[in-house]
Amino acid sequence: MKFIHTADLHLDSPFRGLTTMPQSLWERVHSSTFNAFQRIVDDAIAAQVDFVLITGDIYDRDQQSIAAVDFFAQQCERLAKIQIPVYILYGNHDYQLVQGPAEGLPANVHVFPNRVTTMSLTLKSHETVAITGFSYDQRWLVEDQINKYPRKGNVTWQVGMLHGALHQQAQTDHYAPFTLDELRAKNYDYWALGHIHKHQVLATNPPIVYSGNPQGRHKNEGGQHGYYLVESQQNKLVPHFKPVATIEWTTITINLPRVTKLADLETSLVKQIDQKTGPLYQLITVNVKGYAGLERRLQHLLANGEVLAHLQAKTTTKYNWWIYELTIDQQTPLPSMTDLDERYWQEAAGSIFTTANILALTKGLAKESYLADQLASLDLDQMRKRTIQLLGQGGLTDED
Ligand SMILES: [Mn+2]
Repeated sequence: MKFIHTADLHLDSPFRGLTTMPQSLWERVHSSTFNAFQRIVDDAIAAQVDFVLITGDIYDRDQQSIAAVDFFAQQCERLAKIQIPVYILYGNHDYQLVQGPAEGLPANVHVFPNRVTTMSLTLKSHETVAITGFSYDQRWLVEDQINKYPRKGNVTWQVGMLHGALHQQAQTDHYAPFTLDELRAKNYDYWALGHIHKHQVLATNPPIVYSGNPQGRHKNEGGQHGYYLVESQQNKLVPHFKPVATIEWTTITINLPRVTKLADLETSLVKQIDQKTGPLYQLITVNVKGYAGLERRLQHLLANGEVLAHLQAKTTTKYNWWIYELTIDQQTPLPSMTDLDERYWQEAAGSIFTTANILALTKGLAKESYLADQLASLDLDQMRKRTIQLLGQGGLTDED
């Protein structure tokens, strides 16, 4: 047997940070979450899979856009035509009360209710499959749900679907926390996880797998994105990753040339970027090094954003990439700090920028799904470094 495991489609993601990009490009970016799912359905049809699993966050918001629901229904309709069933559940982004069949979706779509439920099917090969899962009815589910999942029953294959995050610490466990041992104890053949957007295999026996989202939505979701095609081999289920994203977020580091003319600087940047990008359309964070060696005028134009704006305008239609942001990599020392001050600073920074403090400060904000995502993906180390850099530049004062 073979099936597709995907999750976190986030259809109709608003890409709020990109609304200032040229319209034609924005349309391409905005359609990317739709395109990725369409490609998954193309593959499901071509591979004639037995079924498709979508482990939550199909829609980006609990108030779904008409465009997203219509599109999802149309794609599922394509699968209905060749009798491929689709099993879905709702996650923390598209949580909702599930009461009966989903409105507007074709009959091949089976929606998991809010309480843990097992659905069964028999394949043409006569193999029997049980699929267990549940839909979120609220944004946060702080309690472990796994004790409600039954152990593997009298079936050929049993698959668990779970939108959730590995247990870390009680105060940050908001998404159906679980441990690997708990999952293994159920004796299932495969765990199709959703919620974390980076695809990863957490364990192999049985496979416990995050499919990631099929299309990255911001620079913290870089790298390849796709789904897993899961196939039986003897008595095991084996996942194979298949990329489908049409846009990739990438960070490229570039050494600035020792030039004095703006035109030469820009030519060199474009050439270096073009050499480092592949065939997939890329939205790039360019991180430049060697800033201190530039002459003051060029430093100024890089730092105030003029070079970025100029390059964006020049390259939009000509290249298979777009510079999303330009950051300057410079180790600026803190002003007049002794080694001792530096040590105290590091200690203070370490105790202030903690996940617990950030969560305490942002409690209310985290109820907004967009902000919750941003907060969940904060890189604390990066934040400390950036703060130190800004302090060194006087960037945190009002001197401008
Ligand atoms: Mn998600």
